[in-house]
Amino acid sequence: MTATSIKHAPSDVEEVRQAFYKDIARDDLAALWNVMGNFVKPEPDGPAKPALWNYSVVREHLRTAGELITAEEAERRVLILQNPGLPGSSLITRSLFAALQLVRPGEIAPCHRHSQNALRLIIEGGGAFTAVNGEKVYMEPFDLILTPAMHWHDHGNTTEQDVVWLDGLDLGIVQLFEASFANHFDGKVHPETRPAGDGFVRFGNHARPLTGISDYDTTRYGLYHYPYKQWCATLEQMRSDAPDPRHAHMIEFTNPTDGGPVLDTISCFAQLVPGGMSTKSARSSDGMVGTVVSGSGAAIISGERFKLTEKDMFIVPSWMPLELKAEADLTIFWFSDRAAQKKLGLWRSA
Ligand code: GTQ
Ligand code: FE2
Repeated sequence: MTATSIKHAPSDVEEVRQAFYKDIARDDLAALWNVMGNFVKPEPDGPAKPALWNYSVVREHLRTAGELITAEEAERRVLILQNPGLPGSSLITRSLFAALQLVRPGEIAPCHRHSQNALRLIIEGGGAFTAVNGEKVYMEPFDLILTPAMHWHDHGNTTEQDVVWLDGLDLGIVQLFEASFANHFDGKVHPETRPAGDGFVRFGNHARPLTGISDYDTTRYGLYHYPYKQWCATLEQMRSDAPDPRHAHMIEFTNPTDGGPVLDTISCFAQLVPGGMSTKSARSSDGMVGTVVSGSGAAIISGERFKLTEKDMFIVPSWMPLELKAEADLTIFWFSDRAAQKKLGLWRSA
């Protein structure tokens, strides 16, 4: 017989309950009524905090890292933007990772592949490349480059200047599911399989090939490169529209094989807020990582004001209201786990 079956005076109840919790813990049990609120919440209120990383501050630390370790030695020379509300997690939200990677002239970051989906937004430098399954994608500032799950990738910089980009990965999602697999390529770089830019020509021209190279998974991926020159032109064209009060002018990057999000777990967006405009408060259940591509202004996240200058990166956690104030025309690149949330029927906005 356990202690709980004995009758007690009401004053003893709390003591008996505590004894009960200790008792059941020894048998790997826990009482739901003590923890239900940790999970079943009326609305999101996670530990991630709003935060901003000023680019010139991060750039200075990245420069130091560039002197301390080579890209090859580090495998990836990357400084993580760790959410101040998630210490020790290496994450910017519970689901996503964001970081800045530096590749110096002459360096390579060796070839590997993994279950995690990745995107890069080029921040500084041009003419370096990421090879995706052996196809080089040459980068210019603010190009978006994808390395979907299990695609081989290596990076190289044969230019005279440093290249820096923002990495976005679904590390938290893959960790949650304990579904991580990875391999190193046998050899530092993948042999060239296709000419540079091949996928952009085949998949980036409003058509997708139905015949041809068999190692293309033509039903899933093929376009790894979304040049700034193109997406910027789309937003410029939209400038003549009446701006949406909450989102001003906004686009979602799409996978040309199905019109869906660019990666299975991650959605990417770009936004133009004309100078002088203040957006009305908006929120969504996907925590969003923003990068200021150009312009200046402020982001008000749950009432907290963050000054925005070029190349700054910031996080708007799940369900926190966001208002943007554009001083000069403000262009922002965003990524979030919306793709995953929509597939799971979780995504909401207001
Ligand atoms: O460049 O392959 O920031 O695998 C984290 C993991 C970059 C990469 C990161 C990675 C990479
Ligand atoms: Fe990688």
